[in-house]
Amino acid sequence: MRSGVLGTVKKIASSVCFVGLGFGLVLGLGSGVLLAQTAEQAWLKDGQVPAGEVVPQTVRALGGGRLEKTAVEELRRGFGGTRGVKPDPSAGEIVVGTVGEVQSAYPALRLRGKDSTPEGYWLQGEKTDNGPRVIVAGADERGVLYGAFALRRMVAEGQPLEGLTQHSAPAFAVRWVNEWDNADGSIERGYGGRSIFFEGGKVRQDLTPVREYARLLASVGINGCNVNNVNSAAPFLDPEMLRGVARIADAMRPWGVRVALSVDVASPEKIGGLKTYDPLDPAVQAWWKAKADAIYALIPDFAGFTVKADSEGQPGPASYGRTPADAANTLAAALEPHGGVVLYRAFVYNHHLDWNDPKADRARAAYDIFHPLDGKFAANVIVQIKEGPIDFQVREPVSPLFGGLPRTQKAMEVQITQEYLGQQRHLVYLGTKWQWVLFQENLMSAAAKEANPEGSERLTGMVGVACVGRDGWLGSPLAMANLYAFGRLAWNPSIQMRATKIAEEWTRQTFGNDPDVVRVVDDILLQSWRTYERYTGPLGLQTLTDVTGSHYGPNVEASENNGWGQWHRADHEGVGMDRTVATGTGFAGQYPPEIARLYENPDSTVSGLLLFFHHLPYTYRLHNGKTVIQSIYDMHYLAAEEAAGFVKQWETLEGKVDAGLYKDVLGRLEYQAGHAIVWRDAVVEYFWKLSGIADEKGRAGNFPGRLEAEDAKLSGYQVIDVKPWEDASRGKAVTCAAAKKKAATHSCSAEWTYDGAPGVFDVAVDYFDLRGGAARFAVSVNGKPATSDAAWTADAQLPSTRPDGDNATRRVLHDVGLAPGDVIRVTGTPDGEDGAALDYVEVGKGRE
Ligand code: GCW
Repeated sequence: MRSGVLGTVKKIASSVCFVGLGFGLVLGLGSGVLLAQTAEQAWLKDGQVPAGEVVPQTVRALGGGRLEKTAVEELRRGFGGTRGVKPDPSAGEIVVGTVGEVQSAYPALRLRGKDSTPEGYWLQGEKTDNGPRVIVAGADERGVLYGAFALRRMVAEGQPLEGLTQHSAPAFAVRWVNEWDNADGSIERGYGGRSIFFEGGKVRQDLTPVREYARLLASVGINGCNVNNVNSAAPFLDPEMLRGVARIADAMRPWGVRVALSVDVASPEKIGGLKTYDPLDPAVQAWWKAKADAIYALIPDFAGFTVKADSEGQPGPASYGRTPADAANTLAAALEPHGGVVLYRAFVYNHHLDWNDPKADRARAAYDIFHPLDGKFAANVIVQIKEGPIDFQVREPVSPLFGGLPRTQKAMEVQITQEYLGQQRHLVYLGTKWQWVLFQENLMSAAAKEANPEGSERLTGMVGVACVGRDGWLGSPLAMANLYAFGRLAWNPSIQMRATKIAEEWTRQTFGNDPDVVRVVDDILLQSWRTYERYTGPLGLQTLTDVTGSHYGPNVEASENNGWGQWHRADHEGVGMDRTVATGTGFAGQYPPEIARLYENPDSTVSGLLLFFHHLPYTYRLHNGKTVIQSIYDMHYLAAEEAAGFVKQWETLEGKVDAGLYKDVLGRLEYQAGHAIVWRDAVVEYFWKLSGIADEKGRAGNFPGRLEAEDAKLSGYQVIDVKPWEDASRGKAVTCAAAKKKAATHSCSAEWTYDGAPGVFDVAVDYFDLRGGAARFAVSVNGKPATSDAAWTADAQLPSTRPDGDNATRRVLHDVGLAPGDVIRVTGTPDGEDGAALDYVEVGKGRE
């Protein structure tokens, strides 16, 4: 959903970018000094030959094409001697070329597998009198390049080249990333810094990061990049901007990545001087044709247009009583002579739905609008369908529209940038999620095919919304696994391409082949989505966040009582949306009969989607015998423990990964573990109060060791009600609100007299790190600093400017010695609007 709060948010810790083979950290970037960002900082390392391996050092191309040249350069970079590999002539050679070139150079050679799917490749090793030869053959030039990257991947992972014989071809022709970059350089829902493409209304002068990005994309087989935001597209068709976009296209072309643009369908009126943008008006059609011609004159291999229309305030054909097919076909006709395509997004819905209408359902929108248009789209239109029917929630069923357009080309849109999934501050590996989504899509398409044997349910493409920026691409080192996984799944979405395998590939290329590192990183990655789901939106509740604001911290009611339609309808008796045909919105009936039958009944609905399809009493029992309410409690407590476990697992890698990277990731995982507790407490408290049903395990509403700020002896601090109430312990916090009017050194304090058992404890401080300010905190015991790290500045750039679950942050002080009668004091020094707000201090379990 669109909202005023855009996600150009910096990282938790000081800005970091990692360089070189070992991720050397460049800290202190508060000063704005950033080194050029490279592919090397991600998984694509030069000289990536594991010690002891011998790979051919001689690389040559059979043809003279640009992409073959790139393939040679990439192989030389990959296998060049930077990691102590000495050129060894007996190591043989690598020869790259298209199938035709290979066959005429080596008539006796047989490439195994006859598949001629465009962009596919063969890797084949053979022994010759002059040593081993590795052939990289491509069905076409792109195939050559993808083959070269596949070879780099194999070598980096330490796979033997002996007896090599491999063929691979992409499942989809369209494998694109979408960027939501604005002309001013900001990025909608981007969490990795400012745009690599634009700044100040223009294309940036220095496009080095764009070239590096193209390398990363090509290394995982991505062949298109739509560079601008679907929400503010009009300025991009301006002639000067288009000349800039042509420079972007030039920068990406050597890696076979074609550039596309989002367009605003109202452009003929907004920037073209016409009085209308009615897609059926001949003047409008002529305007688009002329515009397309102008684009292709600058960018001969321009890939096409992406369109968001009649959605979240964007203009569209509905203004003229026209359909999405009318609009799509007008654009398609303009692109068709040049070979371009239109990706028309099915993300079209009414965001002014009536919350009181039990039949209203946003989930229905895409199918209701697009299914009747099946067969009416031009051949070069692809309907781009979000994976789920709502909006990139932590879990949704797969969109039924994939099964509802048998005579239309379709692409699946997934989100790499973690808008609703922790905004890259939380680790969520999406390979696992997408594999689940693709599996569901497969089942559904098979069922649809059965119901309608004439149609084709096959997808044409996959599109990933990436939103990379100049700050470490995705702003977080481990989040890069998601960009990697997207490319690999868009190449091969079949069940054989396991998310586990992809994670391992990424880890080995990024961190090297130390088995401990590979095991720990992969364990964390593979667990992370389910953990995040458990603390943010289990049982199909969707992400229980502020859906009209930040999309980040907990806010259980934010989705209700408004027209946006992300409802879960929790009340005193039960929770969930009734989407059945029998008694609900009928959404379940949009699936092919075989699947619809399953969703119609709670007993046959998988537990992860239970409350997406059914409104159930809290006392309803799942197959495992637990009630809905007890599952909500248990999953949140379990997930918080799992998130804490990530920290412990990562700690075993100290000394095994680069020290700076180690610290950076540790800081992130510690933050996540704290925020998981904020989430746990908010959601558990909310449902505990609403349902009035006790937690069988006695945890809800009971926080041993917690010392509330509002109960402390306060000096200067004032008690406030936090909104929403569940975002603070007992709904209250304290803030040093008078700060603005006082001297800069003004501070407040909260004091408690400890009355527990004597011992050494972990002490957590839960405070609110407001966006903008840099308040300071210090914790003392009997007037002395509690630990050596008991004073800190709260300057993370978290979304909200008032105390709430977006910025509630837990800091844990380790090994604090306490005895009865000791005075624990937190001193908060505000900074401007940031009132050093404090929720509680919690004395944890004692150490043995
Ligand atoms: O997920 C929502 C986001 C919007 C986005 C929209 C869309 C680009 O909140 O920021 O707008 O989806 O996909 O169009």
